[in-house]
Amino acid sequence: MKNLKRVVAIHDISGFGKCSLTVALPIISAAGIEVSVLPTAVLSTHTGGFTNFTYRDLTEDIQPIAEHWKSLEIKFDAIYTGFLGSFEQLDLVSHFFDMFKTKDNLIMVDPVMADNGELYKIFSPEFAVGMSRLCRKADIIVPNITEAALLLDEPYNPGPYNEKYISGLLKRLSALGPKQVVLTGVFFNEKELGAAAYDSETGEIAYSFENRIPGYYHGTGDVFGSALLAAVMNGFQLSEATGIAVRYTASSIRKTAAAGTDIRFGVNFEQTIPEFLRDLKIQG
Ligand code: PXL
Repeated sequence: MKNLKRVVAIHDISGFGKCSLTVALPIISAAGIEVSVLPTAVLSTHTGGFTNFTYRDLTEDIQPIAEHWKSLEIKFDAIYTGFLGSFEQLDLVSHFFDMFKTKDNLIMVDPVMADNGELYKIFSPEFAVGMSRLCRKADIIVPNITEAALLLDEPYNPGPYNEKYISGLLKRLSALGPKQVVLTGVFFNEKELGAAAYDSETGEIAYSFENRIPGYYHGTGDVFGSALLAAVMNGFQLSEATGIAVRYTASSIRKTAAAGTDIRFGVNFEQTIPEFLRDLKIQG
């Protein structure tokens, strides 16, 4: 038995609505990877479509937690960040990278801040500038198309896209710093939706699509990011890992759509775990 790989997930906990840590923990753990968590805030629900949610900010705890871990000489094979609630948290997480980056580990930043052409209501436009700065320190970033436009300070293009536009976006995003970029929400026609993966070392761009399921389901970016990281940590190349994450996310959405669940409640990633593990070749 090999030693477990260890990931630290730095996201909020939204108590209801299946996103961020309540998604990252089970998915990455199911894939045989140990997960430590650094919660950035505790909310009653996520902020997408619910009103009157509670929000307990944990900014003050981030640095003491990091220092305690450092004193214990804890090491991480990957650092995975998602929803960060403020400028201060961006700075603290940037400092966390400086404290825990090694020559062999991986930093994956999901620049959670926008979708469908709009910044989430709680963020100001300047937040995108701060997030862009954080992305410079990442090895992999996982923006959707709206986030990509914000990171590059370019106008949002609602699509459909073509290969020329997508490859331009990927290369400009990689020029910010990350060697690898996985862009979600890519579509060349109305029937299919998926992701594009770019590795600047090989120059390869790989696309992965599934049939589009109508409706906007919440938390899918976190399901995708968690599955992608789990696949990379299990030794898959970025292009293969992207395919695995696209299939898992689409399948989870399909189950949710078939059940007619409220789109704010998150997707059925739980009952799709066996399929995901088969795709990862972990389960027969
Ligand atoms: O799924 C991204 C996400 C994570 N955490 C919180 C959110 C969102 C998206 O809206 O509100 C609190």
